[in-house]
Order: sequence, then structure tokens, then C-alpha cells
Amino acid sequence: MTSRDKIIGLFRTCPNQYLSGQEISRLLDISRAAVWKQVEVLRELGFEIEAKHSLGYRLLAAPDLLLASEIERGLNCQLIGRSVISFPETDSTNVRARRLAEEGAIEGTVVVADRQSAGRGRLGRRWESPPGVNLYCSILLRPQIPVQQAPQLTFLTAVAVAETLQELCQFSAEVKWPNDILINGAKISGLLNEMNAETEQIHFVILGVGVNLNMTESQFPDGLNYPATSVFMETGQPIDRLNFLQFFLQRLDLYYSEFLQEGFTPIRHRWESLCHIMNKQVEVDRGNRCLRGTVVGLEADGALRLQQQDGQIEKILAGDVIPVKSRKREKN
Ligand code: BT5
Repeated sequence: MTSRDKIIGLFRTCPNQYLSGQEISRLLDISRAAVWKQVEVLRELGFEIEAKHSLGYRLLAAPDLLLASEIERGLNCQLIGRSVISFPETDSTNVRARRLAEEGAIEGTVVVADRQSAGRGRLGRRWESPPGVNLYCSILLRPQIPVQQAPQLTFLTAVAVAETLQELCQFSAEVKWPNDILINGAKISGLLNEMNAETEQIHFVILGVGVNLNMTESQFPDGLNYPATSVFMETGQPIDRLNFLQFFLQRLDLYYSEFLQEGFTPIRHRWESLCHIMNKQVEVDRGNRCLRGTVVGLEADGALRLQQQDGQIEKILAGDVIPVKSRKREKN
């Protein structure tokens, strides 16, 4: 934790109170000049800090920033968030988390950035990551599960994001196979889970989560493959990013410990109940041939189960899934 984070921590533990420069310098074991410098940095970041000659400093208002100390405070998790690292800007939180994992970071480490200069989607695609509005985070896990079960964690993450959107914003969130969360048919969140493993052993998994929270329409580039949205665009109201992140991490923590104890079945049921194409007729474009059938659930390896007219179940590992009724093309 940086001195800056610690100063915010002190303000938070003494709300509405003045803290003298001398007191802060003593508690943090830094010079008074360093305290003053950090207060100036905090002001530049948008913190309103009053300074009174005889009394010291007092926090009046804090900006909507995702700082590690703010995230950790009040986070009620067993495992996730045991270590939180935040950056004003980074290339990609997944890349950062991967580097930290390789250096031995503990399971549950959360990496958050206010902006990503090279936010990543799947297959080399880009994830738009403007500053100050959204959530970009990556969570490091070290599950002792068979390698082929790792995709289950994508569905677990999707359920945690969708339920957070439902509970905090009263949305009817929809999970879209394999890695999207939609509101009213538009993409509000994308997941990029990456794994480092040998044949039989997972070293670590990075759960990459992007959620559009306060992004406005003009911040989306032209030419997205399909409609996109944000909480703000749906409700007209800004949402508190810190509160959203903490709620999400707590839900993820709960489901991850349940998953380790009880396996995939409870998550699979939740995911299926959030999937709007369950029991619906779809077409799957597999490049060389088109399959038609009814979506009947998920396989343990994350494949979509498609029941064909003759009753046979086909496992869909990749492909465009198009609901037959609307015949609207959706990407996966
Ligand atoms: C995804 O890929 O949906 C995975 C996105 C994961 C982003 C998180 S943010 C934190 C962590 N760090 C990272 O670097 N990544 C993860 P995919 O299914 O391939 O979708 C990418 C496509 O979504 C792009 O090609 C665009 O068409 C569209 N897109 C890009 N930015 C978007 C946004 N902010 N909202 C909605 N759609 C977007």
C-alpha cells in the first residue's frame, strides 16, 4: 500500500475529523513535507481536502476512483481480494495479473485499472477501456482442479457479474454463451479468462472482467460487431463503481468457495437460468455446416449442449449461435 493509500485510509477511519500533518507523518513514518506532497497528489486526483492552519487536514469529498485501499476496506471476502493492486492506467489488467502470478502473487489477488491502453478481448480483439467510467479488473486464482474444468470458471464469473447487475441495478441480465453478459440484447460486459497450465496441473487462472458502468454512447467507437451498452445508458443514472466492484467480488468469492466444495452443478444451474436461449431453437453456424437444434444446457467442459431433431446431443465448442425465432445474428 502506498503512502497515498494510507493517508486515505486514515481519513476514512476518522471521518469528518482533522488530522494534523504531524500526526500523519508520525503514523506513516514519513516526513511532513512528504505528507503535504501526497495531499497535493490526492487533490490532483480529485479528492477535496481542506487544510486548516492549526487543525490539519480533513477529507471533504472523494472522487469515484478505484484505489486499492478503498476496495479492500469493507470487502467481506474469504479469499478474493486478499491482495488488491490498482493502477491509474495499465496496458491490460490481465497482462499485469499474469506477470504478478508468474512472480508468485497469492490466490485471490485482484488487479484493477482506471484505464487500459491495450484492453484485450478474445482472439486478439480489442476491449474499449476509457478512463474513469468502467470496471476493468482481473482476478488471480490457483484452483486445484483438472485442467479441462477450467472453462467452468468463465461461467461462474458470468453468473457473478449478471447477478450483480440484477441486484444493484434491477436489470434482467442475460448470459450469452460463452463469455458475454447482455442487457436488452446489448453487450454490457465481456470476460477474458486465461490459464497457465501443464497437461495435468493448473498453475493459475486469470479471470478478466470488463463491465461498462458509466460509459456514454459517444465513448463507444463506431463499428462494433454488435450493440453495446452501459449501466448509465440503460438507466440515465451514474453508478458507484467501488460499490459495484465490491458487490461483484463478494459474489464471486461466495461462488468460488461453493464451486471448490460442491463442483460445477450449482453454477451450471444458475447460468442456465440466466441464459435466454435455454430450451429455444437456434442455428449454429460452424463455418462449413449449419446445425439446427434446441439449447438444452452446458457440458462440464463449457460446451453448449444442442439437441437435434433426432434427439442426439451435439456439443458446441465454438460457432455463431443464432436464435431461430428472431433470426438476428449474434456473435459469440
Ligand atoms: C470480450 O472479448 O468480450 C472480453 C473482454 C474482456 C475485457 C476485460 S477488461 C479487464 C481484463 N483485461 C483485459 O485486457 N481484458 C479483460 P470478445 O468476446 O472477443 O469481444 C470483443 C469485442 O467486443 C470487440 O471486438 C468489440 O467488437 C466489442 N467491444 C470492445 N469493447 C467493448 C466494450 N467496452 N463494450 C462492449 N463491447 C465492446
